[in-house]
Amino acid sequence: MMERVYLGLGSNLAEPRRQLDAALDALAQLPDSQLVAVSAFYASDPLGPPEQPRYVNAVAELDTALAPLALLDATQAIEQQQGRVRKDERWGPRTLDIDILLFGERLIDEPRLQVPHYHLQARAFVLYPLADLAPELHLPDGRRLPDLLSACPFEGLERLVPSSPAR
Ligand code: A4P
Ligand code: MG
Repeated sequence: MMERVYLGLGSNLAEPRRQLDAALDALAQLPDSQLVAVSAFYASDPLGPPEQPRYVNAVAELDTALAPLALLDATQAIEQQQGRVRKDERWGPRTLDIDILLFGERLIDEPRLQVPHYHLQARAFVLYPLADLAPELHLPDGRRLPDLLSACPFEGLERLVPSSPAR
């Protein structure tokens, strides 16, 4: 059975858009899965140590027949691959982060995986791209995306102009 998954992508490498493009290419090739849609890309102020460069964030919509932990293995393999290829010491170790935000209607609480992702509701750089794809979405606990958005200002976010006509 295919389930609809939302993935949060973030990068603060020197060329984070390329990082996200490469991640999306890799996601499009996952077995038993189909990349359905991708949000706009957003530049965002870093959450965490302020001396980090700004991030680029996006959300991807994926239909998959993979089990949640198999998908996590796959997204972590993509992170590792791109970390190795693109690592730049100046920007520290985080070159690509893929978070499983939502997995169908599931509530998952395992040592390696908690879904919905724990800070989903508080992060503008997650909620606004998610709203590009599914403005009327509700979470498994019944909370509605429009309500979460109205409690989360569009602060420190900048919607980026697409770098190619395809996206
Ligand atoms: N894990 C548990 N649940 C999940 C899930 N739903 N999706 C576990 C993905 N992984 C999940 O992740 C640590 C462990 O979380 C994994 O081994 C997995 O088993 P990680 O990617 O190694 O570490 P991390 O991402 O640095 O840690 P964490 O706490 O997830 O950080 P965040 O919350 O992802 O924050 N500012 C802006 N503007 N934009 C960003 O994207 N990202 C971060 C990272 C900080 N500041 C940011 C951004
Ligand atoms: Mg993470």
